[in-house]
Amino acid sequence: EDAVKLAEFEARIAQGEKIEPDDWMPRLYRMQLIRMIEQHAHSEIIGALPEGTWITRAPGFRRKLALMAKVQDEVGHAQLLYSAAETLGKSREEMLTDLINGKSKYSNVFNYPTYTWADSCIISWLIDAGAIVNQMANSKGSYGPYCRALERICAEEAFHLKYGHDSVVFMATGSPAQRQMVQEALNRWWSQIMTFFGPSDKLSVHTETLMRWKVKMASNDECRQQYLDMYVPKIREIGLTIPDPHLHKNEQTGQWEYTEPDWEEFRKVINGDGPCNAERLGVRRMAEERGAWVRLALKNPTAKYVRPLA
Ligand code: FAQ
Repeated sequence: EDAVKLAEFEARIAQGEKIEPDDWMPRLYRMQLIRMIEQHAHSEIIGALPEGTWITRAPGFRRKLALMAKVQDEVGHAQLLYSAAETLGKSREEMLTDLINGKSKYSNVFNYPTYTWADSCIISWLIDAGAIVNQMANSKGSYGPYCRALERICAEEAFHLKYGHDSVVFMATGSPAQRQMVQEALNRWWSQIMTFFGPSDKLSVHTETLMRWKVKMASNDECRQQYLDMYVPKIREIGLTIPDPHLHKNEQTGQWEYTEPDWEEFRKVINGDGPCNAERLGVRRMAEERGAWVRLALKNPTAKYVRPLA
C-alpha cells in the first residue's frame, strides 16, 4: 500500500504540485524537512546575534534604525520557519531545547565574531545575498508551508541586501581608513561565505534525497557557482579584493575555480567547536531562562514561578 502512496506522492511532486501538512508523505521526507527547516529557523535567531551586537554601536541614527529593523526581520523569519516546521509534527519547545542542547545545527557562519562595524555590513550584504540565492531556489520546492515562508522571507531579504550593499559601498568609497576596515572585514568573512552553501557536492550527505523530492532545488555547488557569478563582479566593481588568489572563472567549463574551503574546520564548527559557538548558545540559553516565567504563566496563569538556582 505504501508503495502505491509513494508512487502517487512522487507523481504529484513531478507535476510541480505542493505537498500540504495533511497529505500523505514518506517518513524520510518529513524527517528531512523537519531537520532542514528547523536548522534554518535556528540560523535566523542565532544569525541575529553577530549583527545585533552592533545596534548600540551603529554609526549614526539612520544606520541604527535600519540595522534594528533588519535584525528584527531575521527573528521574524525564525518565527515563520518554526511555524512551518511545526506543521510536520515537532513542537517549537522541542526545537528550541534541541538548539540549546547542541543537538540541532545552525549555519556555521554565525559562529564567527564581528570585530568591527564593517563585519556587520559584510554580513548584511554578502551573507544575506547567499541566503537569497539559496532561498529563491528552494521557494519553488515541493513543501507548501516552507515555500510560502521562503517567499515572504525573500521579499524582506531583498531589502536587507540593499541596506547591506549601501553600507558596504559607503565604506568602500569612503576614507582610506574606512576602505581598509571593509577590506579587512571581507578578508575575515570570505571563507565563511564560501562555506555558507554547505559542503561540496562530493561531501554532501542529503542533497540527493532532498533534490529527488524537490526540497532542495539546487545543489550546494550549484548555489555557490551562481553566487560567484552574481557577486564576484559586484565586489570587484567597488574596488575590494577577494582574498583568494586562485579564484577565477574557467572559460572552458564556465565554472568558477577557487581554493577549496577548509572542510575540516567547517566540520568542527558545525559540531559545536567554533570561535563563538558557546557564546551564541549561551545567549539563547539565557533568553530561554528569562522567558520561562512567561511560558509558565501562559500555560497556567495561577502557577507561581520559582527561579531555578544558577
Ligand atoms: N552550516 O548533506 P549536506 C541566513 C550540515 S539563513 C551548518 O550538504 P543539506 C539568514 C548539514 O546540516 C542561513 N551546517 O546538508 C540570515 C548536515 O548535517 P546533519 C541558513 C551545515 O541539508 C542572514 C551536514 O552538514 N540557511 O543566513 C551547513 O543537504 C544574516 C551535511 O551537509 C538555510 O538553512 C552550514 N552552512 O544542505 C540571518 C537554508 N551546510 O543535519 C541572519 C536551508 C551543511 O546531517 C543574518 N538549508 N551543514 O547533522 C539548506 O538549504 C541546506 O540545509 C544546506 C545544507 C544547503 C544549508
